Amino acid sequence: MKPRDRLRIAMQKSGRLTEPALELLSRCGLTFRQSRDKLFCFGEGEPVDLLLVRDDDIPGLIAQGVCDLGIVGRNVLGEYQLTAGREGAALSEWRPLGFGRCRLSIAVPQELDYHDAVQLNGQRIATSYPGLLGEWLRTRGVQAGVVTLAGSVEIAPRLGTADAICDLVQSGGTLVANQLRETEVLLESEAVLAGPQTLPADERGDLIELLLKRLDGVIQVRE
Ligand code: PRT
Ligand code: ZN
Repeated sequence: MKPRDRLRIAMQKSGRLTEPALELLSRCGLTFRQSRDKLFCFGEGEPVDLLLVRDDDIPGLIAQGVCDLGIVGRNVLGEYQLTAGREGAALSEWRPLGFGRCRLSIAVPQELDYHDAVQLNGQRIATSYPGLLGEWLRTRGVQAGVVTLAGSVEIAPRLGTADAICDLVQSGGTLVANQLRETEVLLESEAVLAGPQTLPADERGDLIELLLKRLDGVIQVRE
């Protein structure tokens, strides 16, 4: 790939992280030419452009060098780090960003008398996060079946396709609506700035350092 002289940041095109991510970037002094319906947003002041994509694609775009940085949930980054081999291991979390907070949790049917992870032995757990769930089960020595679903994980126990679920929880309303109860928190998540392990050795590295400095200032003011 040809070296680029402009920095490229990947962020969610349309979803929970979109507005807060844009607000954060604007507080860092980055403004973009209006083309929110497009994939690409050209930066007006600094040589920093945006790529607007599905959140699930963000870690891969950084790992492949298409983008230099990304704003993505720790849950999505962590899953990629665990499941994408060498490409996954090449990424790191640079800064927590303080929005998009949620947790990745195990939930079981409300009527189940749950008191220990050992009870998950031999059970089927539905999730969109097989990497993070598998790692958690391994560290606890629990042997459970992992049923990977792309969405609507919370209805799996009622459909009889799983005994428990492992999904994102924020208010807990979705769990209650599906007669489920949160029993274990695997990961506390929020939006993070993700990037490669090492800075690019050209102007983009200097730009990233400048951006991190501004970001730290903005985050400090917020706290
Ligand atoms: O189209 P694209 O793939 O980009 O969007 P998406 O639908 O995959 O993502 P989106 O916008 O729903 O979420 C983006 C990120 O926001 C996630 O990866 C998390 O890091 C973060 N986030 C914060 C959440 C939630 N809170 C959240 N509550 N992501 C999803 N949820 C869902 C959860 O999956 C469950 O269905 O909301 C439901 C639970 O919410 P409560 O309040 O009922 O507990
Ligand atoms: Zn997604």
